[in-house]
Amino acid sequence: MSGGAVDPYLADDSGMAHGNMTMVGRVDHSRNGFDPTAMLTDWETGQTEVLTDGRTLRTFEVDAIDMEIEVAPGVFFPAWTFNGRVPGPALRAKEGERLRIIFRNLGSHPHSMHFHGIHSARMDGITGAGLIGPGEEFVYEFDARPFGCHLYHCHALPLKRHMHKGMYGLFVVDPDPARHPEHAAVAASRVLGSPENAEWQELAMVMNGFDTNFDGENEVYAVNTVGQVYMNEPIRIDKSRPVRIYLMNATEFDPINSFHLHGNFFDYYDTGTQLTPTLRTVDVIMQCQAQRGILEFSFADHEDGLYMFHAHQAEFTELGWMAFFDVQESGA
Ligand SMILES: [Cu+2]
Repeated sequence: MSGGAVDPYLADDSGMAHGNMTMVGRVDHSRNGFDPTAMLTDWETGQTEVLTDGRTLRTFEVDAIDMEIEVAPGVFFPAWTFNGRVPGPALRAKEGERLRIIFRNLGSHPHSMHFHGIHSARMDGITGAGLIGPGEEFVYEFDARPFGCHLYHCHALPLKRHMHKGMYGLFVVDPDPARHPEHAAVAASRVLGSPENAEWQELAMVMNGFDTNFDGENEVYAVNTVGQVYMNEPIRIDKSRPVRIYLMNATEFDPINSFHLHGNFFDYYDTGTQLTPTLRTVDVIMQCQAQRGILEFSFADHEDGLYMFHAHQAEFTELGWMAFFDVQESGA
């Protein structure tokens, strides 16, 4: 039903009012090779081994790959990807671990992985420090710190082009509860796979946009790449369990993106580097490019239903950044 002939922004042949500014049709996730719904909970934890000093070494393997992706029904974009997906894999580690990232450039341009975190200059992912040409390999190594909700992205020039092509991803460092005795319970709840963490519904979200006609402005806006995907496929929420979103803004060309939740308020941990909220009881936050944070909220006392969330810039919502939580009783 999508087809290349249909203008996805204006046309509507589904019987709804013409011109209500919604996209028509569905993106073929299998052709893309990634599914935005699966991406919400798809954390890449790599391979671990114990070093002689007792510390954990966590190893990730990441390849840069050129790939055409469908970002809205019938709208294709020539992306540069990490591991064949946009955003790249959501890397997750624990505070204090040693991290090793084996990066191979299988693409057609020079690329790198520049991590937002604490590391040495020679591991920075810039020219002379891990920026590699096609066919080359580089191994980044550093400690997982500070804990928080971070990101990595390609730092090849022009940066505007390399980031916008899709070369970014979440880099989450879970706090080590032993290092934070004053907030050990909160820290434990953030450690992926812990009993305290199992109660939470954690979601990985990257706000992004795509300039599909290369005029320096975005034609499609989304969370996790595919415009309006969570309108078509609302995110199922068990209302008895709290929700935690790891949110990052990778949008190029627009100075600010934002997140607004309907019918509810949330606590916000700016950059995720604290264990107490930086903002309490808010319903909108904004992020410039590379800003990120953790949102926590609950629908426990709400009626079941579809609760919207979206950027609070009307242009972004109309071009794809609009979504639903489908809140239901557990087991419903
Ligand atoms: Cu690049």
